[in-house]
Amino acid sequence: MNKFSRIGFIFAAAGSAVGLGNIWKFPYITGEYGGGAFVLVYLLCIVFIGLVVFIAESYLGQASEANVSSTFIKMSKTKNPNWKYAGFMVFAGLFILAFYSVVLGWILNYIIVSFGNLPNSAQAAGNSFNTLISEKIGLQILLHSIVALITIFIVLKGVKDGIEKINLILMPLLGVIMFGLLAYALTLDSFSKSIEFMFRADWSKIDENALLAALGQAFFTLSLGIGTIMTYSASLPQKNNFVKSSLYVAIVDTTIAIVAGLIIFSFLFAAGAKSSAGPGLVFISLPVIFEQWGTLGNIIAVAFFSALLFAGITSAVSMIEPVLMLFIERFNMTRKKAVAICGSIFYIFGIIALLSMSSSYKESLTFFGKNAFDWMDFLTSSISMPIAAIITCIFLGFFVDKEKIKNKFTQHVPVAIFNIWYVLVKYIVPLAVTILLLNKLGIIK
Ligand code: VAL
Repeated sequence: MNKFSRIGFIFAAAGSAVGLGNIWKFPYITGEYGGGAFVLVYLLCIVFIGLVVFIAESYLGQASEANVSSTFIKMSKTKNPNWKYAGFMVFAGLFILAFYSVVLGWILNYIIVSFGNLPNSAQAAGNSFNTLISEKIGLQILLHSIVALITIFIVLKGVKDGIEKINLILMPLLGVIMFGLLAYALTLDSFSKSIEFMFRADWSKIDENALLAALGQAFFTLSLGIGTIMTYSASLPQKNNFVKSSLYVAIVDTTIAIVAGLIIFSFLFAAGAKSSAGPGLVFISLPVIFEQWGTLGNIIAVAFFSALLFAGITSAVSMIEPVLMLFIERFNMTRKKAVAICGSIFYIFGIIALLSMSSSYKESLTFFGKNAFDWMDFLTSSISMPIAAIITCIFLGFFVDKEKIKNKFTQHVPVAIFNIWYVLVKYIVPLAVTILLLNKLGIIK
């Protein structure tokens, strides 16, 4: 198997982590839950839960050098073949990719729109976004097809020539654009208000829903519970320090989320707009603000949506790769055949997702009050990602030889760090995530 270079791995894993979750989801969820206190809870979730699971996945991948299914069998004390079923978690990635590709299609549309006339009122912006998602089915299918083809083209080339290369190009570009946008936001008077909003805690807004949202976001943003980190780590050279690499990725991911939040809230507050606009925040509120800035606004809009696209593409490839590896290694498929199958699955489900929001098909594609798009998001981010994380932690804590894990950790970090991580992974994280999950499902109050 072609291995990543060390830097290639960090770029690829950071490229996977940094995505729509950081620049689209994080700011609007933070806005909905009132800012500061939510950010703090989110940071705690990243450090004590997200990073712990990230290191767990990284360890498993690097130690086994195999696809997710085989990893579980190979690493279990008894080599029990039934552990292969844990490999099912990778399919969640395909379903996320289905609706993710649709959103990337909208972003592509906004890059094109940003070259011309942007909407000049909140109402006009709302109308054009709503028309896009409810009426323009053909356009959305076209955009979704372009994104799907780009994703397929990259993964066809494999880990080293496809994924590593694209990340080495797009991640620095993303960094430059984000830095430029931050520099511009710094010149606005509203920047200090944005800092205050993101860092002054209003605890009254924190309830169990906020806790769950923060936890879900921590999983989503670090690409956990879909086998991505395990799969990428399987291509991490043995001598590399997986704990340090995990830490770097978590730091990059968190920094980009916070910077994206600061930029977006500065823009919103500069125009006196609301911070709690929900998922439409970047598609409705921002274009109106950019419009008020004239040609500079057009340039900023193109830069902003391009950053979103770049971040999203590097995440998209990371969601399909675990399934490809599984098909290639376990079913002896060629990469081409695996890509054709996985590509078709996410492409078709993407179309179902976009149709479920259109005025013509909404009704037939809405089940128990949620449309297909929302179901895909809910079942993956809120259900299967946490369950996969619980399984991974319990597996490591109870079914893998502790000495074996300890040996690998202590090649890179002091034993004290291993001990803390081990207690977290074995008891604290699975317990905390289970309680939150059962609470969300209404099974416990
Ligand atoms: N982690 C990415 C994101 O935040 C994907 C892979 C879910 O968008």
